[in-house]
Amino acid sequence: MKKYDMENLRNFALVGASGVGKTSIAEAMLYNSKAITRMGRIEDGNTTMDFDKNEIEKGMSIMLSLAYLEWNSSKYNIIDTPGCGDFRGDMISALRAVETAVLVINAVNGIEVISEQAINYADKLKNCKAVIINKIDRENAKFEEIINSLQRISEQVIVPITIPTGLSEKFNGVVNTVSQKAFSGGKVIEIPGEIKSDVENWHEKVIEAAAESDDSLMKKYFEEEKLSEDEINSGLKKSIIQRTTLPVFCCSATKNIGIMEILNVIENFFPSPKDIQKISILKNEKEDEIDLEKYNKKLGYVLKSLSEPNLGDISLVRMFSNSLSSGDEIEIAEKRSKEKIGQQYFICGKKRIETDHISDGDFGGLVKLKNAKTLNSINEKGAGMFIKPIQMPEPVYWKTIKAKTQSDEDKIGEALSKITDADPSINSVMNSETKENIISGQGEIQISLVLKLLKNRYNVEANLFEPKIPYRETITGNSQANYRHKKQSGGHGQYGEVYIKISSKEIGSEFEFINSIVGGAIPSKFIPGVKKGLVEKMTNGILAGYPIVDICVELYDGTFHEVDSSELSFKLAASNALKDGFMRANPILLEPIHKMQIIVPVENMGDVMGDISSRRGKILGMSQKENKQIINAEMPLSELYSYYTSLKSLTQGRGYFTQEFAYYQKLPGDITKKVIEKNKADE
Ligand SMILES: Nc1nc2c(ncn2[C@@H]2O[C@H](COP(=O)(O)OP(=O)(O)O)[C@@H](O)[C@H]2O)c(=O)[nH]1
Ligand SMILES: [Mg+2]
Repeated sequence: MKKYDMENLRNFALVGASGVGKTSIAEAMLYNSKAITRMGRIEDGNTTMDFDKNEIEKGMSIMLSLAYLEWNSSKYNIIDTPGCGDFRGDMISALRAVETAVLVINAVNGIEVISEQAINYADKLKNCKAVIINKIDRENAKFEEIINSLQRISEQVIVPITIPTGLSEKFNGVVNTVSQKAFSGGKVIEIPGEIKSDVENWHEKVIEAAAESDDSLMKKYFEEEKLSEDEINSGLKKSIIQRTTLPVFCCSATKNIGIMEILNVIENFFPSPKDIQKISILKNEKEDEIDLEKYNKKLGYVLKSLSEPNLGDISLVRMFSNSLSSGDEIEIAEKRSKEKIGQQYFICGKKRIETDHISDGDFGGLVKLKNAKTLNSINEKGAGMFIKPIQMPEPVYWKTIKAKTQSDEDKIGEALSKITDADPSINSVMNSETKENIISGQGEIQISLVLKLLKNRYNVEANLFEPKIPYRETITGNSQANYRHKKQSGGHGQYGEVYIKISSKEIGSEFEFINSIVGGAIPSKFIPGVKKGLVEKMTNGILAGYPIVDICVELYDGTFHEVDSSELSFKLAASNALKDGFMRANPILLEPIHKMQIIVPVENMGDVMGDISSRRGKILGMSQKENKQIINAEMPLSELYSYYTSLKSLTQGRGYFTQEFAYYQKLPGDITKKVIEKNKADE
């Protein structure tokens, strides 16, 4: 393949809800450019982008995939991303790697809750944006309506660049609103009479958007009331890069209508890497922005580092500055680990094409870098900076994972760390309170695939369980207790007696230990023993085996024995005194409450609210935006664990939420009883 300069690259990611046709659009684009000779179909499991066995089986994308095509004098790098919320980590990683986010919308369903989430991520990552309305061939397809709702949710000016000749069965071509020419089956056709005035109207809008981008164009437009096609094109491109205009295209991917025209305009309107030369970085833990034009060292980004049967161990990278050649020495910035670049490839679905370089602004695959995780940066040696990390979404789904046998147990840690390296939206952590290994991520499908991957790729068998809740114990009252620990029959004796006052403290405060012994009732060398006994007991719990928090213990008196007293004696005395006093100070359990934002289609609101209250959730506030409802709420963690599955089924997969831990709160009495009973039974 010939070498492409930065000016001739166009990098974009297809994002949007599941089933809108992203993978099919990528397929049609590759086919029209002759990058592939046959147009595969989702139904036949033979598309370029969905090559993974699980993707074919499920008929949907589950990880990002990369392909490229050559169009006129340009190379387009296309990243297809999964639309299913479980795999949003890949969508986010893809958006970081490209200049342009192409939001695909289904012409029948219109804008979906997930579409807006994708737009929000694109905005956060400062992507330029474009929209493709797909499935215009379908019955009940809409176009104008979607344009109008896009205009309502977006601050950008919505400008259709291609509009359909007709909807549903009447859709046989598109009209370019810049050139005002209609195309069908690769030929120029008459603009159908009924849309002539639409075309004129949109043409006006296109010119205005172009003129807005540039003072000199604006002046000319005022004076002459028109602009040349070249001027419109350059003005539009500018306004797309400035993110004041949101260009919209229409097509049917599977009927291959409108795709050719999209390919044609991408070259004109989408930014090349040269157009966007600023990148946010971290250096010495400080955020900064660098000008890539002036930065003359290597800088790359690992959008996915994977071990995958079809591709092998490979790191997919995007170069942001300078090019990579085989033999180059680089550094994985986050690890400060040096590596040598081995074999490099261009990637088209599962196909690898050998190359000896990946040039500035371009994408490729490297034989897996030893230490590179997804989201890492590639640096020149000693440059000591990396591309500003992106925050992966907080988990919405949790399970306890347990290895089946001892030999599985020996291997599971390493296997899980490989899996989380490839997909950082999955976490695997040991909960220090419940002593369970919790695997969490973005949904049931994602986590069940982890089990499959463990088995098929790493030969590790494991099971998933409902995680234990990290309850805590505390008191609501005060009490006093004393305990004498005494063993003085035979050998060296043990003796220690303590008098303590126990009181409750505010939720979230530190343990407080007050020593108010006067006159040497307990010699000071034994006081640490008292504290140790208390802390140990607090760690192991008294009521139901959970850590004790938010209490104050005052040691105010005691007795000792000249010979038999020891630190251990006082430790045991304190521990037993606490046990006794704690149970008489109205002990309760505290449960973790999480704060959440739930976003659902308006029509599902009733069901979703009902479900929240049946889960002991509390609604804090609500607001409506277009056709979506945003609910701010709080929910106990014990209910949150299974919430995502329920939300998905109530909203047909369209609702989603974000969450974070908020605070601990008293667990209702009836549930406390059940927890205590269950823990007794488990013992
Ligand atoms: N009628 C029609 N069906 C389409 C079109 N594009 C995709 N599909 C079908 O819609 C389904 C989902 O497509 P897919 O490309 O997997 O969507 P993705 O989840 O966004 O990648 C598949 O059954 C496709 O065959 C289109 O333009 N028209
Ligand atoms: Mg797909």
